[in-house]
Amino acid sequence: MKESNSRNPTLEINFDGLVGPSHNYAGLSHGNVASKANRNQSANPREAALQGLEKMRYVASRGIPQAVLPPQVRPDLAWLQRLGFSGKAEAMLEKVAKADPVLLAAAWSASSMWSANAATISPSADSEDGKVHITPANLSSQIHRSLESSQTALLLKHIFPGDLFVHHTPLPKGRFFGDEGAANHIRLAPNMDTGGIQIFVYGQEATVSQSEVARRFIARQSLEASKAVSRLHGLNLDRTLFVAQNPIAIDAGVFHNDVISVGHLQVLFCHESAFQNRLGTLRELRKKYNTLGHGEMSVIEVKSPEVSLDDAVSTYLFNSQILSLPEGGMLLLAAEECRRNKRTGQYLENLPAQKKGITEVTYVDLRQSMRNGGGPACLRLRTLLTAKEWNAVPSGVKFTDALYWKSKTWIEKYYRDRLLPKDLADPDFFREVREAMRALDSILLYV
Ligand code: SUG
Repeated sequence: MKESNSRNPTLEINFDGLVGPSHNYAGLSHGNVASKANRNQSANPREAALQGLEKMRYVASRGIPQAVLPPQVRPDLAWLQRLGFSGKAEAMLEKVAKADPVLLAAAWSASSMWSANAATISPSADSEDGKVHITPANLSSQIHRSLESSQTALLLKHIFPGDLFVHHTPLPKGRFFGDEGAANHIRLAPNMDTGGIQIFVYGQEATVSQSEVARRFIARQSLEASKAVSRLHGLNLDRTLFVAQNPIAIDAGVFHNDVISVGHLQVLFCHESAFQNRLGTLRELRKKYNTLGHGEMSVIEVKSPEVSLDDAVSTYLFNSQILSLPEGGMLLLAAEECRRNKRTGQYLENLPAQKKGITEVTYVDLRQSMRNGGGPACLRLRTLLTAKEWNAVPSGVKFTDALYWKSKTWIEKYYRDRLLPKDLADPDFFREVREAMRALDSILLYV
């Protein structure tokens, strides 16, 4: 384990997924309350992409480095071919629509926008060999998401090139090693430059059969997967924690841990229902954190009478981003839904006064993504990179004012403002998206 120094300081950089042109509400995600509730509603991909872009612009405007991940190529025709469909693309899509609309929606899914699920990334300060370790998530638990891992792995190799980064293969697919990436991973540390505590939150132990654990919704992340990632990343076990999610929370719609807790530096912001063994987890965490030797961590635990589990899920309060501000202090960037809800709105209004690390609260409108169960933190893959590592990232994906305007013009030119799941079989739509993705190649340069 190494520490960075003043000549090579560590930065936190969020890589947001640019929302793809096929954003729609097909209701594919089991256990995701919003996705199911909005099934077959009309989506507005243009608005979705612009909302995501405005979030990036806001973060960058506060002096926080920001980067962009392109949407994946959709529809995934190779996947459909593996399932026995053939012919020219347009004709094939028509056949798929007739055979099984779920397969059509899966092949078209824009779900890579939720880049918190793209991978787990461990900073070089935590790993044995002093390198950044990256494991793309296999996203085994949902059919449409399981398509992402191969393109993600390739993309991340381009974005993080060279000797400073170690790329691991996604874990074997299937329930046993279900891995949903950084959405189930928290890292706490006293400052950006030192080693930290890595917390892997899992929903199931795959060796225990699901039939023995009566549940409404399946758990997506397995302990076995989390352990494999920690081994691959060469993490120090004294500074690693595996924590079971509370099954009650999973059944209330907390399909990823980042719907109920978020950590940043020394701050852990969570609901009291987040973890199965609440007291034991916090005790163990404090103990491990204290070994870092820079004082106490700051736990902001929200109790049910303040904000109920259902309100937490419907507003995505804990899916807020916590960001260090260059001028000092921390900003909590919450979904607009949090302000509209009386309980969460009130809670957040009083949060800075608690003086537990968060000094400012701001809201962003991400309604299009929220209606598919994706809030501010779902849309970003968080990385901690030293200046040297950040320099190795292609400049074409670094968010600038010029990239903002080019992306905005591109979205406004190519994206529809209304899309229903049945439109995914429309040959005109296929051609529009193909053209849009070709045009994007000269905007987001990373190869
Ligand atoms: O995997 N929704 C995503 C939302 C992911 C949110 N990510 C985090 N919590 N980090 C999911 O359930 C909806 C797709 C649809 O219904 O078409 C969807 O995939």
